[in-house]
Amino acid sequence: MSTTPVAPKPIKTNRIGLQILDYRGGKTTLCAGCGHNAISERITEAFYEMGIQPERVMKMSGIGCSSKSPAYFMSRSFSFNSVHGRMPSVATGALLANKTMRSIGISGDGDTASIGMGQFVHLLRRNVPMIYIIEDNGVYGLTKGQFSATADIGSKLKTGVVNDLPAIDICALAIQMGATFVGRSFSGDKKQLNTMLKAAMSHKGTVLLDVISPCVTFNDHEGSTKSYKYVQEHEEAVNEVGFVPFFEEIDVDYDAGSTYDVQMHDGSHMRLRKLHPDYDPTNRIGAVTALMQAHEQGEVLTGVFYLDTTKPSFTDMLNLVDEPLATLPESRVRPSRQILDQIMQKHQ
Ligand SMILES: Cc1ncc(C[n+]2csc(CCOP(=O)(O)OP(=O)(O)O)c2C)c(N)n1
Ligand code: SF4
Ligand SMILES: [Mg+2]
Repeated sequence: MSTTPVAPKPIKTNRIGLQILDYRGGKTTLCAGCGHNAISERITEAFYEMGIQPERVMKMSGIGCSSKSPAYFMSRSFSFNSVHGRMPSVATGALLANKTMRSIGISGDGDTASIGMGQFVHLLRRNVPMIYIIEDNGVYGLTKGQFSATADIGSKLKTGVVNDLPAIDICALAIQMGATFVGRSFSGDKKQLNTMLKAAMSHKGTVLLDVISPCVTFNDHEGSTKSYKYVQEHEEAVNEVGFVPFFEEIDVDYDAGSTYDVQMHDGSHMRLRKLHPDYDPTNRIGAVTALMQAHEQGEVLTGVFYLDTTKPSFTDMLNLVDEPLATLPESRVRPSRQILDQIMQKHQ
């Protein structure tokens, strides 16, 4: 008796011929259900879908459960797990050494908004070209759940302790400090987060994404404003984010009255369908006001809050040579004795 052979399933690949497996990382050691795991999955998918060569990416982080995440996606990329709160300076230095690399930084609300705040604001004002993600759970997960600086006033720890300090709104701060792409999403919102990540990859400047990412072990109870339940019940999107990458054909048919279309640096298009008719993502002051108002009303505002595609990034502003500084031969980076003598003479 003969059996008909079954044709093997074709292997799915992206535009550079890689499989999703090529973008995966190590097995997670974080708690099951932690929002950070879902974010790692979205990052894996988004890089795969954009067809970015993993070896052209550097993954940067600080210290915390969130900062461990780069180990769980894109094992083929470069990775630097820095000191607590010091990722911004390490990332800035690495990009100056090789501006041809893409950089994605994963930090936590503790890592960024407390110990790292001094470094963070300077990364923003420089418009360092990288995607900076804050996996925001309102607590220091790794050190057993103390309140962080993004925890809302009046929110409660599991033990009943009430937070009596006001929260820092990291998005309002980022807009004020000079970041050029600022948005908020939720680890449980697959579509919004995936789309925002892909749009972020097309931007040249600092992309700050504050992603609410519940800590199931220490901050997912009644009284927390960073729990799955609270975010699901209070989420209010300012826009619905759509994205057409540069390698796909763009349809010209859209309603300009209700949709804001912007061409990104690499030719991709981000389309923001206005859910709040008056919301303008190019208006800095309006964006900060909207964030403050939402906060007062207990709403968790999500979407792309602010976008500026005209401001030069830090590496462009410095007028660096095209070749990465890290790979220039010594003969090109070291001035000759003659040149040094001339400089000395000029300043005598
Ligand atoms: C210099 C220094 N101070 C304090 C610590 C202790 N510590 C480790 S992680 C952490 C906070 C982590 O919180 P967050 O960044 O929100 O990450 P999460 O674990 O919540 O994802 C602290 C205070 C440290 N590792 N190094
Ligand atoms: S302690 Fe919290 S933040 Fe850390 S891995 Fe567990 S759920 Fe995630
Ligand atoms: Mg945290």
